[in-house]
Amino acid sequence: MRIGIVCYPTFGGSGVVATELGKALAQKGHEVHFITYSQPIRLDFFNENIFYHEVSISSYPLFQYPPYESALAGRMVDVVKHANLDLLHVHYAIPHATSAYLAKQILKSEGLNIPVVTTLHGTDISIVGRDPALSPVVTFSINESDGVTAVSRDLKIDTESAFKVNKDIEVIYNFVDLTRFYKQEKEHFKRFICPNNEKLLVHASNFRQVKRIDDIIKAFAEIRKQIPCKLLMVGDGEERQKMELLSRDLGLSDDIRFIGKLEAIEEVLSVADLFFMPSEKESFGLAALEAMACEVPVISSNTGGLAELNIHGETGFLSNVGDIDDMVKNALFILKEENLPIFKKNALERAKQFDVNVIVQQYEAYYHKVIDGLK
Ligand code: GMT
Repeated sequence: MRIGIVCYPTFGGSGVVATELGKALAQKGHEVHFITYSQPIRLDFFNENIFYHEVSISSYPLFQYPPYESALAGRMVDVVKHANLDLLHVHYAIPHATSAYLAKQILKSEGLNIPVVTTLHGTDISIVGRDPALSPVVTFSINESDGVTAVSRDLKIDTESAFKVNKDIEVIYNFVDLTRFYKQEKEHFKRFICPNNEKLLVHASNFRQVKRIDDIIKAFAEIRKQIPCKLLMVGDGEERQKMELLSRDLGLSDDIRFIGKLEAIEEVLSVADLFFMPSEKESFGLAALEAMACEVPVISSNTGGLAELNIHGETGFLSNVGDIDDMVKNALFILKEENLPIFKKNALERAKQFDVNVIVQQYEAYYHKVIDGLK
């Protein structure tokens, strides 16, 4: 197949899933065309089946807001025609599904019928899409897609209850490449961060409010009173500075390290004992899955699709959003010497169920279903 992939080429989960999906499809012999405003972050190598088409936007002085949606639609039209695409797969509804609709209509006027699949990732539905200014556009664009997928059952249900959707939404979970995310031998690294064999707790995200990072720091302050431990904060975003100040105010600066964005996150996960994801909303929790693949149990909130990934009492624990006491209690239970190896093993076994090879097949089957449905 010749597939066009549209996504945010940044550190966000939707861009990571889209890029990894494209790479896996290319590996299987499909021709994959990325259409984005800059080179996707995990696409920094040559592959004969992967093509990259940049969307450039006019900076004409009249535009206070450059017309990105139109530029993207125009680029989609161009790539569909010249690369002879069989299907467009857009990740994150806003504005990608809307631009895809426009591209589809333009192509239709020229006698071409391009199937469009939209994947809903989370905040496009749970936060951004709820804006009354965007909601009718999101609803329309979902309904005009030829196929719609959601990254969890919870996100599917949430979409159906919040928007007047008349499309059947297919659930296709996030996935992990187990040849990249596995527990590597990095003990020298662990000794450097935890010189006295402290337990290592990790969080990785884009440091937005929705991640409730202050809950992690407050929980860590309590856990640290009971057992020697360190906290590594991976990533960057709007909340980072505030969280560094909070750590300082709580007298934790020596034990919490903010290391910023890290491409080789699996190296840190390889030496971690616990991963924190106390989010306010989380449609799936890709970062938690990557941690589990590296044998790291997860302390998470029970919001969104997290319960579809993290099995309470087996691979970690789930708490109500903001219930820091419960998270502390659960973390201390997992970190007991007799419990930790069991949780680690369970985390890996669970992660195997989301192996890229399994999930990519589901996308391929879904593409065929959508294409056949249009014939
Ligand atoms: O919140 C993020 O980390 C970024 C965001 C995105 O859309 O880029 O992630 C969402 O999509 C990921 C991939 O499908 C999911 O694993 C995340 O759970 C989801 N984030 C939220 O729902 C907050």
